Amino acid sequence: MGAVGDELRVGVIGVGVMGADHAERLAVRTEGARLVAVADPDVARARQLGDRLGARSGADALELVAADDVDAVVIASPGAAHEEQVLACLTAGKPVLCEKPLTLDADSSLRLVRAERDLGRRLVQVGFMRRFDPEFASLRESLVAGRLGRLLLLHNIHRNLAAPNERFRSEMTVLDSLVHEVDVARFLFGEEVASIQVLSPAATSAAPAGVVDPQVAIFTMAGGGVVTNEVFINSGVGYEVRTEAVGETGSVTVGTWEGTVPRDYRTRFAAAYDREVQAWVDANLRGEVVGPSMWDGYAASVVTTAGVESLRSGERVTVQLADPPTEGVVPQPLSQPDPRSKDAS
Ligand code: ISE
Repeated sequence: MGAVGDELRVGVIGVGVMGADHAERLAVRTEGARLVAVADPDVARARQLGDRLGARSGADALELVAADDVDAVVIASPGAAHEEQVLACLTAGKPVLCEKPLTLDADSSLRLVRAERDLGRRLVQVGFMRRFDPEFASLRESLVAGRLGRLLLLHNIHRNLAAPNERFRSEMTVLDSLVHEVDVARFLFGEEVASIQVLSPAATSAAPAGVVDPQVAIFTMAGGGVVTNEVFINSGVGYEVRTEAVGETGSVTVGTWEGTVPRDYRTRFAAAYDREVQAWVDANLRGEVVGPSMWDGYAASVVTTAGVESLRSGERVTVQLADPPTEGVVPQPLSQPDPRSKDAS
């Protein structure tokens, strides 16, 4: 299975906020891509979008995966549906861009890691779009080049305007929002997260009774670095994402947005999503898969699963990864020497 000539025919599963945004991106401004199908249990919503973008629509995600004219699939359904849909793509041998989180718990993510490994080749890119944001990408480059010295601390701020709906629960902050900070920490440190503690400060009165909002999470990295994270869903202000990296010889802040605070991620990360999807399409047309891997998705799920446990207990929880990663797996370590290590030259 693969692309036809220099065109990748794409199907999009799930046309909520993110899926509709990706469908439009693929139909309108991604070079080398053609949107051929969309699927969503809300058929009216799927039909409306499909009609507008010139793609067929249906309710059945697995039918979309199996269709002969679909070369590759974007999965933007709710996280609980991802395991079955990613597995269907692996079985069909079709490349996938799967929105974060890969799945909602460590066990199901591990099953996917093993299924892709059994296949013997990568087919999945996970949608951690911040890696494609020009500022986050250049921070990673600065760290790799050693311009801040050894990375010691990250301070992350992640605010939303309001919860997406009334069914919002405290765990969703960890599973759906903090998962971005987990990936940023792994991406910038080039190390795994070793432990997580989620604190429950006094809640805003804008949050429904019983919902812990904001939350503060603390990660300890494998090399001893520390990451502090504020995730505030009902901030009432808008979409704010900032990271300050503190190294031995300097600090850099990314995400100091100018002008009005955007309402949501589609504005703030528009360039990142465009670059992410273009990179996915370009790689597919070359017969490759790039970007955050299934392992990255799994490692993040292990941390958020531990995070949910910590949210309940208030205790620090150790992160335990199964199955050592295979070759080519991120995090790629930062190469600068640790001046305190015996091996440093
Ligand atoms: C949403 O799914 C995202 O990925 C956003 O980046 C995040 O800010 C939001 O909290 C999530 O619900």
